[in-house]
Amino acid sequence: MGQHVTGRPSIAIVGSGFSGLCMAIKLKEAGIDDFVVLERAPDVGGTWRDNTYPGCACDVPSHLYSFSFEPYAGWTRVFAQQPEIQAYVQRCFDKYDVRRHVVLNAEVDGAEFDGQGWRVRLRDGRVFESNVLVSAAGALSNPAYPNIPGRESFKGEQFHSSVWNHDYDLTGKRVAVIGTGASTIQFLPEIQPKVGKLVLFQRTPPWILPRPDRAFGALELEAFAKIPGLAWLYRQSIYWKYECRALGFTVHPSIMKAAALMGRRHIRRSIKDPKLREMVTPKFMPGCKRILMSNDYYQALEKPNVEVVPGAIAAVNERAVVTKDGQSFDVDAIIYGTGFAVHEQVWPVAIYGRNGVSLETVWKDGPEAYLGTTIAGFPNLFVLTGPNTGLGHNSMLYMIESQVHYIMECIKLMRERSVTFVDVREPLQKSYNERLQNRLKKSVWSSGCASWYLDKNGKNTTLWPSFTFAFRARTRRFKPADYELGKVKVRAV
Ligand code: N01
Repeated sequence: MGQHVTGRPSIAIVGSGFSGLCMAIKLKEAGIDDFVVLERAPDVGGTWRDNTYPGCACDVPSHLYSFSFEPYAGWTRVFAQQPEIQAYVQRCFDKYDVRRHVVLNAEVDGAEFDGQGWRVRLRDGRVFESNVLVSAAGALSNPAYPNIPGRESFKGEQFHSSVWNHDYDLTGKRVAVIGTGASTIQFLPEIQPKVGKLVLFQRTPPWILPRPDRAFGALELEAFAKIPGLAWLYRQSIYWKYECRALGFTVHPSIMKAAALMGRRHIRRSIKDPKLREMVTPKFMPGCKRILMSNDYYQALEKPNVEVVPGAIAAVNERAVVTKDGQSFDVDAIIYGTGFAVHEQVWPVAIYGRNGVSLETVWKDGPEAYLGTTIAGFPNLFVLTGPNTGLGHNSMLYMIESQVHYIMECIKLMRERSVTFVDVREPLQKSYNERLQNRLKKSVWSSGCASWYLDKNGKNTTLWPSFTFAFRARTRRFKPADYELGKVKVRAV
């Protein structure tokens, strides 16, 4: 075991992205100061620190994709770009004085529950002890590289969209792009004008709708800053507009046919070539995979230096990408827009709960938690953006704030009643998840496409199958009866 470097701070948070930051702010607001935030990177911020690819931006409007308790009147666009979001995160760290709680370059390797709390081991051997452990490591934090034979043998430059190599100059190069998800449709139009040749390997074309983005005018910015309540009203209007989409995703998937009409019209308006139109037209129901938004992706595909190659890739060799149907494309660089290792839900480390049982064993049939937050047999462990808390239709920050509120209710109860541990009752967790899975079976995500929402067994372990306000209602109160509570034993004298 490594060196023991701290006493017993009551709470350890793993990750300093939006969810870790929110947890830390709410602890501070409650007057709780004895916590650490363990961050593996040399700077704070999560996915918005890491993803710096050209054109990186959020697809939820910024007035909604920000903390409800920390509105920002100065967002320059409807959909903020990565630098503006990362700057917002950094400002929050300073304003709420969270930075001094953060331990940078602290990569967690494993954690064990020792009967009272957690021993958290770092890769470099350090050990942190805490009563409560909060995973804020996020689901979209580890890049997924495709399992294509020969990938390592490629002699040119290759990198993943989330670890963009800005030192590599793409000007005039022959570039292969693999994947057609949210990341690719943002960076492809940015790099297309400068590369010599771009070959896009498309396995499954996504549904893409127009992106209603624009810069806010000076008058609007002034109004947001000066008229009390205006930014709040605007936020509410977007929230409810986005919330209505849950109807199509979860209640009446047939509504999604309207999105298909819009998507086809977007293709017709953006692309002239009938062959290319056909090639990029999705064959699955909109919403089954994330619906994307772009005003320039389709146009970029029609440029003379771009070739769209549908179908599967067979191999990569020293200088080329080879398709299953035998075509070979010589390239100087490969960019992987192939998404994230989503199903490493907590973080890719060994976690041992009560009686030394590992989370890997408990989750062998897929991740499962109560309210996406607590896991039976893993007392005092809370998972932010945990199983089935993801969204296809609204802002994740709303879900994060709901979860953090729930955890705070629990922590306050533990402190007030000298509770040493809380462990969610397994039958409750089981019945909760059965209901969730039954709902998910009727949702658009079960309409027959393959997506990262589903695990290897085809089970949807990522998305919340309802309105976000329903999740907020469920997490408003921490009910002690839902948990086994451990109490401090006072010895009789
Ligand atoms: O990744 P993805 P992403 N051979 O998983 C393909 C969030 N996000 O980084 O569809 C060939 O969506 C794969 O093909 P297929 C957002 O939640 C948000 O783009 O499986 N292709 C797919 O096309 C998003 O959903 C924002 O057939 C292979 C692509 O790679 C999530 O992050 C921006 C392959 C992966 O798409 C992930 O988005 C960016 C292979 N072997 C990201 N393996 C915004 O807010 C995989 N693919 C705007």
